Amino acid sequence: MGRRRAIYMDQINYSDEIRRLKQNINVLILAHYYVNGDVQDVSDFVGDSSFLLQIALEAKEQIIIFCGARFMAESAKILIPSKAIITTDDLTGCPMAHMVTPYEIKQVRKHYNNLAVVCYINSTSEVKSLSDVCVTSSNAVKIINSLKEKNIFFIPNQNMGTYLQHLLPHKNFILNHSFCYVHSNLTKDNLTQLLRSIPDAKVLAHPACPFNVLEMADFVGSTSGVLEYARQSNHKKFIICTGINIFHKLIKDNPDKQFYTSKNNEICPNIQKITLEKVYDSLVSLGPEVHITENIRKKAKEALKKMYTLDQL
Ligand code: CIZ
Repeated sequence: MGRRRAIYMDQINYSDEIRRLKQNINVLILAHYYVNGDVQDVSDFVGDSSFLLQIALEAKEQIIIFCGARFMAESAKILIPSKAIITTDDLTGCPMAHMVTPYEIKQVRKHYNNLAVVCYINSTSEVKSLSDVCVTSSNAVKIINSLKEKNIFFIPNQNMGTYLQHLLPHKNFILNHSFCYVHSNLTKDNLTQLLRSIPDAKVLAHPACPFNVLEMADFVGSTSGVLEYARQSNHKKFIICTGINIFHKLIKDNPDKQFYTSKNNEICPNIQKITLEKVYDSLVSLGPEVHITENIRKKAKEALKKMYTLDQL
């Protein structure tokens, strides 16, 4: 019986089944550019975290399946607790999100006056609840620039903090040792080597890359920024320094252009856990659902709300 079920499951066309099931459930599927292309293709919307959050806020559907790192689903739950927010896998946590502790935040607060604690959206709900404001890679410059505080404890992404310090020299950034494994693996040596074989390529890099990689880039920006740059540019060849699954959308949008990776393993193992089969399982079981302690949720909401307020100024 077990073997018969295994054979049957093998024959399921998950994309078709997901589309079929969706017709009868009041559900919205959202996917980040960093997830597998086949998952992007069955989703209602694909985007960066800030776009997806906006869609979740405006959605009429009461159930949202979030295909991305866990912190994205958590951010949606923080803002819209009345909706059922579902992750496709409980293990899609981001290691970087855990590279700063509440203790460190409290210590820095004790040590500095005139300080704002600014957390990248890629952080846990608890870290958000202890921060003054959240930022995404697309709005960080604008938001930090608008803060009155001189000292900025930027967590948890040291590379991005170093880059922001470079752009905002009138601020004093305090950084901790926290990094994204995928972006930190993209090194200047790899890029230099690749540029030798494709010298006419433009380099588009995410600000989570090491600073010496960003110094070599023609454009530095969020995933949406990279996509926009590639779409607008008359150039034909691009080296992309960020999660490799962004290639799915890049190639779809620009069939006449060529994209290269500076390394072949720009894949987040946790994000890779989001497969079509898991999306299908989530639709069938309507789980696992994200839950956040109310006390943490309320405080984290303030940091996210402040981001929206400052971004609209
Ligand atoms: O904010 C996001 O969506 C992340 C994690 C990356 C990016 O730059 O889009």
